[in-house]
Amino acid sequence: MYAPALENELAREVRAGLTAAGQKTLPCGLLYDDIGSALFEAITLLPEYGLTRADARIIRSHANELAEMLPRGAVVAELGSGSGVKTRAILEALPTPLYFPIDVSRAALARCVAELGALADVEPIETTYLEGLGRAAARCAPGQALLALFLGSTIGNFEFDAASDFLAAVRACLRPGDALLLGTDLVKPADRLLAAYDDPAGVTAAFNLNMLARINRELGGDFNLRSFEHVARWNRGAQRIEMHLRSRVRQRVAVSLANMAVEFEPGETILTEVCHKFRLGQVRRVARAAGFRLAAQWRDLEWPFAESLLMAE
Ligand code: AVJ
Repeated sequence: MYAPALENELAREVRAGLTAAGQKTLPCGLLYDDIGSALFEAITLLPEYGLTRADARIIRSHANELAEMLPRGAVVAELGSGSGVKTRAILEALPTPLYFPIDVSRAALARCVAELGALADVEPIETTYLEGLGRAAARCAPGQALLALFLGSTIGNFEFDAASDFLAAVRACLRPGDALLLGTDLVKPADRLLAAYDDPAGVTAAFNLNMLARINRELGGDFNLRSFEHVARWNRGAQRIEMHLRSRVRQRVAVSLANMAVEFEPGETILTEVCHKFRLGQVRRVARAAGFRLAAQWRDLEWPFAESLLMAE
């Protein structure tokens, strides 16, 4: 549940997105309440969704190399730690005295502490990425390096311009010699991507539709989930997968705590998430523009995915 102060924020975002002229949208952060987070964990196990396994494989096979490229005793901060499963190999290889998982989900942070508490001093920071990274950086002693982790291709949820602004803001929290390990999903054939984002068992559909259920639960909405369907589209020009919810009929939906009602035409969609896919050169360019040097780039070939080690200059 959102805390009361944030409930207004949630209502404001939902109203703004659903009443926008043109394409209706919902903020993708809305996907991750307790139910949505559990559904996402299930997605990572699907045979069609190779992304998380590729991310974990690269980390496992290159953790020692990574450790050799960093100063001894580097502190680790992770943006969006989730349950911390992928991070284990990094903490084992480093080793680090101090690990700051940063997440807005208290449940995820608790799992992280339970999972990794034996490997480092784990200090959870329950807040947004940049705010948390700033706090973690302030805790580093002079001369003590910081390794920030941004795994899983979460950066793909940003529009390209916003992604480069975000990386620049990450860079601004770091000092020369600090590093960022960035996971990015790579462009691959559209049929593989579409299968990954529209799995036949319907887990991704449930993940997407849960957004409407959440609006019903938390904001007094009256969405009829059965009158919307999950759609995944490959937008070639924008190089991204888009998740939409498509109205099957003409209908009107009210959301009482957001003080609004909205009409849908049959076939009209709500854009709920964008997942940009990258080319290796694009990662290098955006990193450089943000003030990082590309020190290493590792790839998984089974499911094209890249892990880039970026050094703050
Ligand atoms: C967690 C943002 C990396 O974009 O692949 C999975 C979320 N959405 N299936 C992704 C997601 C639909 C995922 N990220």
